[in-house]
Amino acid sequence: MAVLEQLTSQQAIELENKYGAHNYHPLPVVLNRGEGVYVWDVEGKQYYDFLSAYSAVNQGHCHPKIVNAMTQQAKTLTLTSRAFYNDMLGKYEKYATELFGFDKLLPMNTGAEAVETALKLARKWAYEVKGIDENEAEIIVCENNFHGRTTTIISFSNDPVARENFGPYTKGFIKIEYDNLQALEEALKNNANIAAFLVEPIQGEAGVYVPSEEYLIAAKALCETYNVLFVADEVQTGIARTGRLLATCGNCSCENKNCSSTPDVKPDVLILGKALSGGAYPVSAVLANNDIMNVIQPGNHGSTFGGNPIAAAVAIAALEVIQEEQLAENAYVLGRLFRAELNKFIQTSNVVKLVRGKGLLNAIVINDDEKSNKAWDICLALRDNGLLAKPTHGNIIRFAPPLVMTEEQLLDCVSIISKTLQTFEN
Ligand code: IF1
Repeated sequence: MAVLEQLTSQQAIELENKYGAHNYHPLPVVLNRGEGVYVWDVEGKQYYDFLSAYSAVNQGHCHPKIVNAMTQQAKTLTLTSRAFYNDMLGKYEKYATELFGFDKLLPMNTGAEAVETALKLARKWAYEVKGIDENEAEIIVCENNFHGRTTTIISFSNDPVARENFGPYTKGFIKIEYDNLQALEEALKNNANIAAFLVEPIQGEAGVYVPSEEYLIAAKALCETYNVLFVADEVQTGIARTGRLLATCGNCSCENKNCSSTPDVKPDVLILGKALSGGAYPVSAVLANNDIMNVIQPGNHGSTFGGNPIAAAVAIAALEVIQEEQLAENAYVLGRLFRAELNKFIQTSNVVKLVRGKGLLNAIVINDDEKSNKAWDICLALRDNGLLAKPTHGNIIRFAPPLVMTEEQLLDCVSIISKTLQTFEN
């Protein structure tokens, strides 16, 4: 089969099934083109993308400015490794640290790598600055977290599918209930060995679980009291997705006037990924101030591709698009509209229990147990009606379209979703 031969959906699925490891169970749709809020399958059918590659494509598919930055840089210089300097990395580091309000940035590629980086940073800080005895540092994490797929990260997951039979596991993690300040304080007091508290501002994989309004602020205050690093994993919530540049949004210089409605939390360590590149390229980063980041010295950490010139050029363009097109603001406004419209539907529905979320990171909970196929069947029907979304935990459907959507398009999507759900009412 020639590489350029156009496959049918069926052929493409069969190839993946036969030659690919079965580590995913994709919705049966085969895409080969994307533009803005739309993607097309190989048969030419158009869909609204309501997953955005798990919030990586916030700026919309194939954003011309990002693609242009990427192709220009690809023609000029792709990779030097960090054995030598390149002329793009410093520019990007300056731009991103100023935008997010930190002294320094450590560039990596994937979200999981950035989380690993933050964990190593927190441990080294704990030994060298806080003064914890060697190998005694512990990091507090939350139940139902999702931070990636590496051996250490899955060591503190409580999802059996992600975790089982991958042991032995990495030690040094304490798990507490999410959105429970008392549990956090219990874990912090009487334990002088805590290095950090790692938390998602909204738990994405858990089903878009938004914590109570004061949770992050109070958790940060507790961390300060006990001299523990507050580490925010904004891989999924960051870069305008939740209606602000960051879901924590401490000291950031975004111009979203709605920001003032929610108090700021400034993490000690900020983890970014996904939309940092607009989904064009794997780009992730850890940001922190000098008092923390300076514990990392030459040879302590790195990556062949981290901080490469393409990644730097793409990330600058992707962040500029967020600001130029005021995508945080748009996510805020459209998110409110989306939940308001779906709530109208839910009032008389017995298929959908509730809609929750922030900005354009939302989910509906299907009125059925986790083992039923209903959410999957709804996603198949949504696909047939021209909108792509994916269930999580069996009975939850996540809705996270690109943030470049217009109000008219959003209302069109609400109509597709409502009409589809209608056919599941009994
Ligand atoms: C998969 C979910 C989303 C993340 C947070 C780190 C990472 C992720 C908060 C790791 C990644 C992904 C990866 C994807 C499924 C997915 C996901 F369903 F699991 F919850 F986004 F909604 N921190 N999230 O959400 O980033 O190494 O993947 O770049 O297929 O595993 P990564």
